[in-house]
Amino acid sequence: MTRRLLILILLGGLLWALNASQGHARTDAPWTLEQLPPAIGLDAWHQAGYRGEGVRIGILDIGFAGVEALTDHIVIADPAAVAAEDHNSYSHGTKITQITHYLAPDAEFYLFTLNLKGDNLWVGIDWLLTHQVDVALMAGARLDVPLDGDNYTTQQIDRLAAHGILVVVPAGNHGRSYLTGTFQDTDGDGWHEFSGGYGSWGVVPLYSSQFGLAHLRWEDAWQAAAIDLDLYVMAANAQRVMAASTDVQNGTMRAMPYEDAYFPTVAGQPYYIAVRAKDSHTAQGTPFHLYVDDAVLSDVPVPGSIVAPGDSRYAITVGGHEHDGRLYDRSGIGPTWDGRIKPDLLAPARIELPSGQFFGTSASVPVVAGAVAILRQAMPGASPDDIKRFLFDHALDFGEPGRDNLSGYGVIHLPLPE
Ligand SMILES: [Ca+2]
Ligand SMILES: [Ca+2]
Ligand SMILES: [Ca+2]
Repeated sequence: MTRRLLILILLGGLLWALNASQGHARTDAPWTLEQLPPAIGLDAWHQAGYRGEGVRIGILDIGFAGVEALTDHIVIADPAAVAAEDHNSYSHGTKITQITHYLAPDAEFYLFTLNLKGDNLWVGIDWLLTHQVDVALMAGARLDVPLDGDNYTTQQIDRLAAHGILVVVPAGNHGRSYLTGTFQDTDGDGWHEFSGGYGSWGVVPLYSSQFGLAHLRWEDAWQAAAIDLDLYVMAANAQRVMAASTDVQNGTMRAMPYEDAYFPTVAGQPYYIAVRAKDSHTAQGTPFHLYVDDAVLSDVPVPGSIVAPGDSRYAITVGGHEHDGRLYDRSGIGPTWDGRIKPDLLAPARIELPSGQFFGTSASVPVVAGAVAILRQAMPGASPDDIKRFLFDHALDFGEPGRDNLSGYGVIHLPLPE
């Protein structure tokens, strides 16, 4: 079996979490597209003639429905290499392109449609390399592990940086949807006891989304896990199983220390997450990580809640902030598992588009990518590291003085062009 095929098999079940939600009633004020350039200091660069001409921007996303209407300067990946039905089924990537295009209107766009599992990510990376893009962005994120820069997703993204491409990725929206624990079963019934001694952890849906997605990952060999934990989602006071993910982990090559479960949710009704070990003796003391999309497991963002590829050593990782200056309350925060400060920058996380409000760190990524494209045009001799340094040096400090794990260097802001 080729290494590549093996990796595809290993990736089965790891789905993209889109870092934007739409249609929920929120009171936070959005930025309009017109407000974005002055908000980040980009208007002066536009006026100086820097509008992205000659810059190629690559975008990896799950769907670009209707994107052709935005500009003539678009190249869409060969349908043979992507799932055409995905391209037209989702508009997440269209919104990403729209924001980036507004900030770098004369740039050329190279769009690649990822399938939901992301197992064509490496194809998309190859495609962007073939087309020699200058800037690349991906607003999707996922719980790939280990989150120390060495997981598969992040390594793929880092292939772009290795070719001199400036890459912008999200901190993700799992800041408050994350829980760490250590497996503990003192009564021997196989069920982990969460704090308070309960066998489950009650969570209430944050939004009335139709489906929830829970991910469980524990610390064991990634390709040969021997500790066998299972993930359960329960309804009605933890009495009825709504969904379960019970793959066998027995130390063989395809055993990943990972389970995920989809489940339907009802607005306002609580559901419960439970963790069980097939053999609780061997599982005792195993550290685990639990993410539940769209749910709140913590009142504040939890350290270490940035998912892949936000843990990259080379990409610019972007968290979100609100109009009133607060951190977007679901923005993932650092450090990475190996202790590096992330994210690198904050950018507006709530943008009013003609199609509706678009928010989350998915909205923040194209804001930074648009600015990066302008800098690539304006500073043709600058290396990727030079441009990153320029962005970081001029960011507006946020929160505690200096670089920090909520905001990195701070809020993106460009000085006047020379
Ligand atoms: Ca127990
Ligand atoms: Ca299992
Ligand atoms: Ca700071």
